[in-house]
Amino acid sequence: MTLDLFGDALDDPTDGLPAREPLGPGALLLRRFARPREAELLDAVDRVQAAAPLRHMVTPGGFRMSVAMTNCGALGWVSDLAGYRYDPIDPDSARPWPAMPEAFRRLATEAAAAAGFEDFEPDACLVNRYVPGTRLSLHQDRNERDMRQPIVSVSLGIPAMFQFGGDRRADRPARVPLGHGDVVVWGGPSRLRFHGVLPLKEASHRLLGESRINLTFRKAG
Ligand code: MD3
Ligand code: FE
Repeated sequence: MTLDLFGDALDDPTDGLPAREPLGPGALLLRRFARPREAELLDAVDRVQAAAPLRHMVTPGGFRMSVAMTNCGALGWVSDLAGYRYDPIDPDSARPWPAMPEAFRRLATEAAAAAGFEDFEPDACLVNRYVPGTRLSLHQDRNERDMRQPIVSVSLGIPAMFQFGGDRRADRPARVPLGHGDVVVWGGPSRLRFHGVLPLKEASHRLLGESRINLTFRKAG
């Protein structure tokens, strides 16, 4: 048995990397930022899921998304055969989405402030769940009203290889590994960059098992 001097570092190749790293103009990676709050965040994820179960939405083109999704906050991101939109009502329950947990809101505003966005007030949080094999193809986030507002993303659970593309779909994306607790603030010139997630590899996380949860905080309305 090897003496484990570095704890999680042995199975997380991003653990030795800097806590704060710009990924491009307006895009700031805050590695491990959410880790001190993992327990309250996962508690809140459970409460949101209990009120608005994860579901596989359908793209406007008729394809079932491999990512399972739900929302909290005043507005939720919805995809169906009619298109993409933000809706105050969960179409599966015909009720409003669950309120945004205070632990979510605080984390998002603190991360945004750390990146220079002092007055970020998210009204929508999209919860994405990945299991090994799940992917998210290259896309832009352009359903929000004010593109001057950033998006804050929080990764929990097993690692993912994020694709950070350019302003055009054909621009070759950079690969950015995202691990448990990593937070990224996407604003300014990065706000409309194409991005996606490669199929997740088999892995297991001590708290989340074989899954990854990604939270994206938006000012949608
Ligand atoms: C870069 N989610 O929900 S988070 C999405 O891991 C989405 O679930 C991915 O893309 C996930 O729309 C990626 C990172 C992210 C989120 C929004 C962005 C990167 C972004 C918006 C603009 C540029
Ligand atoms: Fe996106």
